[in-house]
Amino acid sequence: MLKFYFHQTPNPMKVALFLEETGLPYELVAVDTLKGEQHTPEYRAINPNGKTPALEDDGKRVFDSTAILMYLSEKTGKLAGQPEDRSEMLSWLMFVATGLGPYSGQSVHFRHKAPEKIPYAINRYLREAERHYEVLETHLEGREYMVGDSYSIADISTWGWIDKATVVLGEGGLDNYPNLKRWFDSIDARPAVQKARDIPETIDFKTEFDDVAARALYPQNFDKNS
Ligand SMILES: N[C@@H](CCC(=O)N[C@@H](CS)C(=O)NCC(=O)O)C(=O)O
Repeated sequence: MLKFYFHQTPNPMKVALFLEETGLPYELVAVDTLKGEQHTPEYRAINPNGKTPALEDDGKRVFDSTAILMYLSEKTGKLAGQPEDRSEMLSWLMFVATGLGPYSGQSVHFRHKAPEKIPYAINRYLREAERHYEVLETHLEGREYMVGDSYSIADISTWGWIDKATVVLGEGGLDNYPNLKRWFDSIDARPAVQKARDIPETIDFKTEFDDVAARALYPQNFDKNS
């Protein structure tokens, strides 16, 4: 059976949504990143990058949410999009993996988490996140789905981050992005989304952002030997 290494954060949530959409049986393994469980040698053997999500399938490991979505859609033939849309599929998956995701993550970090408020960094990452939202807004004009005419892993991947719009951009969230909002609302209404959102409810993840959590998530702020 698939083993799915999970935390309640955007990249693992994409994989949770794929699994709930397809009904593939899986065993959930919680990785409490605020406790530093992503850094254990056992977990690094599955994901050498020390992040969530990761997957084990019959002795094989797959790490990185985009790799996992591609792996599972190729393995099952589900939510893979049409062969003639492959170029679009790859392009949008990489747009999320290398652009929307990282810039959104850094925007959240500098707005909400960084120990110092650095206006240059806050502005840089917010504006880049907004620029990616604008690209999506234009792309989704008159479109129901990210790629082609069907729901696919491109929608799942994009949903994972757009779900955090208010944390990334501020209270207004998707107010300035009507096409993106229409698309998001239609994806977010899918029954599998609620099932994916229910997964963390069954797990007692650490929520306290104390010294242990800060060292686990932002080790660069601490002396390597302290
Ligand atoms: N490119 C990776 C990024 C994974 C990632 O950044 N995961 C976050 C949760 S969304 C994480 O595990 N953070 C814990 C940490 O940074 O120690 C992917 O798409 O899976």
